[in-house]
Amino acid sequence: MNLRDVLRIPASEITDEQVYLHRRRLLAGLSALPVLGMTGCAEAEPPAPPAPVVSEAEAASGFKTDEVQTRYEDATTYNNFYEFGTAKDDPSSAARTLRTAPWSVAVGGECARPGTLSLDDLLKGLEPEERIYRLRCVEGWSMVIPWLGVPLADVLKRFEPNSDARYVAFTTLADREQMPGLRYRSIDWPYREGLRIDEAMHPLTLLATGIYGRPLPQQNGAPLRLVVPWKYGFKSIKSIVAITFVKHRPHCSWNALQPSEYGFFSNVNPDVDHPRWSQGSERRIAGSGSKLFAERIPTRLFNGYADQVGAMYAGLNLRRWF
Ligand SMILES: Nc1nc2c(c(=O)[nH]1)N[C@H]1C(S)=C(S)[C@@H](COP(=O)(O)O)O[C@H]1N2
Ligand SMILES: [Mo]
Repeated sequence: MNLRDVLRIPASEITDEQVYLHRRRLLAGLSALPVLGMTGCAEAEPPAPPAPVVSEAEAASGFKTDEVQTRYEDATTYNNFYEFGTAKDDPSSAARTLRTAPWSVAVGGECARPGTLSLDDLLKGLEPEERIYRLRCVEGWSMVIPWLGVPLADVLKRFEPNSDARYVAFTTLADREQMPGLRYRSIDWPYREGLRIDEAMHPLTLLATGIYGRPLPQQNGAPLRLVVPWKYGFKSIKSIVAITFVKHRPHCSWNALQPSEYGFFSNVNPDVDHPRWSQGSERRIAGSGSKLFAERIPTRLFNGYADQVGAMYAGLNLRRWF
């Protein structure tokens, strides 16, 4: 199946002007009723783009960066993985209890070939590629990390998503025995995230199995995590056990926790501040710079990947759909 087909709106959904006007009159009448106001519902589904817009070659310009890389010891000791505690140095010690093998992933929902596969079967025949990406956390720090992984699209295509697969939902393992952080209801466990189908199929979107040429350490989301470099780090969900094709925008943990602060899209954007802090700059944790007092650099639209991903959001009001 090709992505164009996935995204194309069926002819049956095209509304001619008469139908449109009739509906408008109907809705105008309804909204006068106190209980049936349209607030909320009308906001729930942002417009999707007409078709995919980036070629593999165009996207490839974002696969590597020459920027100074974060040291391995910093990328593996300064982590966010709330299943193992909320302090930055919690996961590197507490996640040692995470058993990453055997591991299986349940793939299902709107697709022709659902199934639960071992990690080996899920990735069979796919060669891990190196991608050197910027990672920008919504908290205002960033890293440059060499990942090993496969394009998410290459994995998703095997399950033959159908035309109702408009979004992809991801779920992290939630096992109280292995994950001490689950005692705290900081998040409505399991940790969940989601992407629009075109974002999931974008060549920059990676399913990572390694980091710095080695297998992923537990604290970085072993054995399988998402990496979406143009979005705030919390979209890059760790230790994935389920991938589901869905018709409607899925539950996303941070968005559900505080929708006014964490949007569904969560595209990195220096012009849309977090309600409690500026997103205009970031502390770049790279090279020998100290973790706490790393150099502050300007944040870039879509984390510097605007050339590769900007067209997916053409015409979208990024302030409203943050
Ligand atoms: N399951 C799960 N995935 C998660 C998180 C988490 O707490 N739980 N934290 C997110 C956040 S906020 C960030 S910034 C990145 C951090 O990835 P890193 O620790 O590998 O740098 O992971 C994201 N993925
Ligand atoms: Mo983050």
